[in-house]
This record gives sequence, C-alpha cells and structure tokens, in this order.
Amino acid sequence: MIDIVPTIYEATKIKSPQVVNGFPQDSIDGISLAYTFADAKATGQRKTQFFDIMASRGIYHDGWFASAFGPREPWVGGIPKGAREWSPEKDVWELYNLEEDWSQAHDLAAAMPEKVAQMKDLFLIESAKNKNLPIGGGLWSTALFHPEDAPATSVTKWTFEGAMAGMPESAAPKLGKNNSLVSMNLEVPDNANGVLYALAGFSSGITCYVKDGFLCYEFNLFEITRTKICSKEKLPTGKVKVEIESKLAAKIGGPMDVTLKVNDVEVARERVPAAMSLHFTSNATFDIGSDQDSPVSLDYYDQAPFEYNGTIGTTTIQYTGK
Ligand SMILES: [Ca+2]
Repeated sequence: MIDIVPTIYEATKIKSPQVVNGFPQDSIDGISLAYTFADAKATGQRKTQFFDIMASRGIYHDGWFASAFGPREPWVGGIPKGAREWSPEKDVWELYNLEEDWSQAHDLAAAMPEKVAQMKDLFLIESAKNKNLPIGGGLWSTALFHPEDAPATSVTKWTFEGAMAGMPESAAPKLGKNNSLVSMNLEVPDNANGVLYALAGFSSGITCYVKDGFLCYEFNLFEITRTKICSKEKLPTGKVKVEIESKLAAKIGGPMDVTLKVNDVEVARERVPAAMSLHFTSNATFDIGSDQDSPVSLDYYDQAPFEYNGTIGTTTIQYTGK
C-alpha cells in the first residue's frame, strides 16, 4: 500500500504538495511502482521495509527478515499474562533468509547473532525515521493500560437540529464509553416507529429507537451481550422530550447504568454489564433519525435503516463528567 500513492503521483505526473493548509507534509516513504509498468521482471527497488503493530514488529532488508512478538499474539483476545511487565528488550527475535526460505520455516537467529543484531539496529533506525519510538508506545491508550488517554475530540457538548446521517464514530460522542446525557425533542405520531439515534453497527454499538410506540435502548457489546430496555408504556403523541442518561458505575470499561426518561419521568433503567473501553468500530457512523450502514439491533434488522416516522427537533448531547 505504501507504494501506491507515489505510483499514482508518478503516473498522473502530479507533484505531491509540500504544504497543505499551512502544514508542512511528511516525506513520502513509498517507492513508485511505475518502473515495472513496461518491465514485469524489473528488479524490485524496495530494499528495506519495517512494520510495528502494538510492538509485534519486523524488518525486511535485502532478502532478510527479522521479527519479534510484542506482549500479545494478535489473534488472541484479552489481556495477555505478564503484559504489564513486558519490555521490548526481552523479546526474542527470529531471522529468516527469504531468498531461500520464503515460508519462514528455518529460524537462523541462533546461528547468525551478528546478522540479528544488524537487523535490530536497522529496525531502530527505521523506527526513529518514521516516528515509531518508543516501541510499544501504541499500547499506552489501549484497553490494556490507559483507555482514558485514547485519542478523542476535545468537544464535550453537541447540538444537532433534525436528522443527521454519517458522522464517523471517531468524531462522534463516545456514548458507550463516557458518562453522557442525550436529550431529544420529538414530535411523536400515532404508531411511532424508527431509530432516534444509533452509534456504530451490527458488530457492536448503541441504539435508541421507537418500536410500535415503545421507547427502547440497546447496548450491543460485540454481540456478546445485548442489553436491551424498553418503556412499559407507549410514548405519548405530540411534543415529547426523551432523555437517555448513561453513568459508569466505577470506571471506563466497567458497568454502566442507563436510564430512559420521557418528559422528565423515568420510564426504564438497566445496568450494562460492561461498557466500551475504546470504540465500537473503526468505520461505522453516528446517525440521528436512522441507523445507517449495518444496524445495531436485531429488533429492526429487516427494516434498516429504520427511519423515524415522526419529527426530530433539537438533540443535545453532553458528557456529564465523572
Ligand atoms: Ca449503523
């Protein structure tokens, strides 16, 4: 992927900008593939490439590949044993000659310690050049250590008028993680149906919706637990104020108490056993008046995006602190 942008620039004869909106741009690290267009057998021009994903890392150079696992195996969920005592200095490196052993069957690290040391040095040089230090720094704000420090918008209060679709989850209020109060002014018709707001999607998310006049809320935690509550009475028709209050019982990632209110009167309350530590998805959206893309709840799966059939006035959302 890293080579695609320079390839497109070269093919289209566009010079990449040095400054965008006043911000100097980093240099482009990739190597254009245009030299292969007329020569499929051209010798590869990429000699070195490194990667690091939460401290599981590797470096390729001139036919050789060296790599080490960080504190976690990417395919194993949860918090690995000893993660908090982990240090990159203690990781064991492997070494492979990809020219002769492309499937990495023969680890040469024990036989070639000097080559390993050279590759580790190169890894550090590439890391420094590409702002990858400290090793494991990306673990800091994960669910493992400090989810409260995860990148987030500095906005803590939002006002929306009417329906809205497609706000990226990364920019949207973190209703599954933080204490919050959502307040909506609605016009409720007879036989009210539809989503009032939804964050993220089928794999995990939050939705507040009206089904046959009843006000409902669902916290879908990775499809493992679906905490669903509904009012026992139908919403009144006409102008109605709906509020959803979410309060962590203790800390981020722990239980969360959710209360639904209609015209200032509590109509339902439930404890979500475990709230969200980081975010539900990387690509789903926050919507008001519908549930775009994949639907959060099975309750209206076949009717998605299940647009609200009344009118949505002003929605205010605010974080309510600790
Ligand atoms: Ca959705």
